[in-house]
Amino acid sequence: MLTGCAREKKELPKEELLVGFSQLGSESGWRLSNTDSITAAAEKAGVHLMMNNANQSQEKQIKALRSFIAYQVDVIAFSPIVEDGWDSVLREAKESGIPVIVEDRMVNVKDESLYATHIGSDFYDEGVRAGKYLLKKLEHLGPDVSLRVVELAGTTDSSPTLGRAAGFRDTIAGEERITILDSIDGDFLISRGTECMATLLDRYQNEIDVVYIHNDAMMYGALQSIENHGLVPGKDVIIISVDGEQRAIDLLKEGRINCVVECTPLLGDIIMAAAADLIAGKQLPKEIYSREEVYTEFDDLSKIAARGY
Ligand code: GZL
Repeated sequence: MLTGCAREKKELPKEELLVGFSQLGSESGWRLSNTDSITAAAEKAGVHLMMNNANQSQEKQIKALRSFIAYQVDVIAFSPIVEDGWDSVLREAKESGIPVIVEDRMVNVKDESLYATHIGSDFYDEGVRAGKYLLKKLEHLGPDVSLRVVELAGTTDSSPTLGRAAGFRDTIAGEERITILDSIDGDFLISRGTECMATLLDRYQNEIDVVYIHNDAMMYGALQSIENHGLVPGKDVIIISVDGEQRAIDLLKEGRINCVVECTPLLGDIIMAAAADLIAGKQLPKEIYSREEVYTEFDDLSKIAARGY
């Protein structure tokens, strides 16, 4: 059930932390890089890490969190697959005196004292950055152009999906020449990206001008369907993706996609530093947002450093 050594509190010197980490799954390259970042940071910091991979199951995540509580870990960290349903288990952690770090995705709880801090991205702002790129693209295309958008959304009810959808819609809302035709849940998966894009192309044929895709994995899949349909991605269809994996940046440089909104998975060092601070009794801000960019066809792409994921 859990990797990493079990221990009695007395076995480890007091400065060696035991962190219980519940990862939501292995659905994308982004997720694998997030896991690697956390395991590498724990090793570098001398933190003992007990990690569980829930394989996209909230029920398994909750079981893992309860196991960490039973083991009396020093700190719990987890990436919640969806926003809701965490109040009870987080209250159990609080009553056991174990601080909780929410990493990457966010929880929606009534009582904010149930977690110590959230470390990750501002997903709404990611959607805003995507929308601002599309407004700029429309300006470049000229006053007589209208754009019809389809969306490949991430896991339903997850904070990145909710934020990216809302930020994008709020940003383009005032522009009547941009309309959203449809949105399908692609669950952040390459395979679903291929399937959903094929479905949308069958439904709308060549009426699609823009595809707004909530992560790079689904974008890789969508490109296959776009090309199978005889369309040139980045030219016949404007493509906006989110995450900023190296592969996506390379596709942007090739002109096969048009915009990549950065969402960094490299959170491990910040998480380990926050865990140490919490055990040292320090108060942390409720929100620790990653600093993130957006890369578009209008930028000097030669200046983008190697992504590291
Ligand atoms: C966002 C993260 C999302 C990524 C996807 O912080 O939760 O989950 O955008 C990943 O690639 O599957």
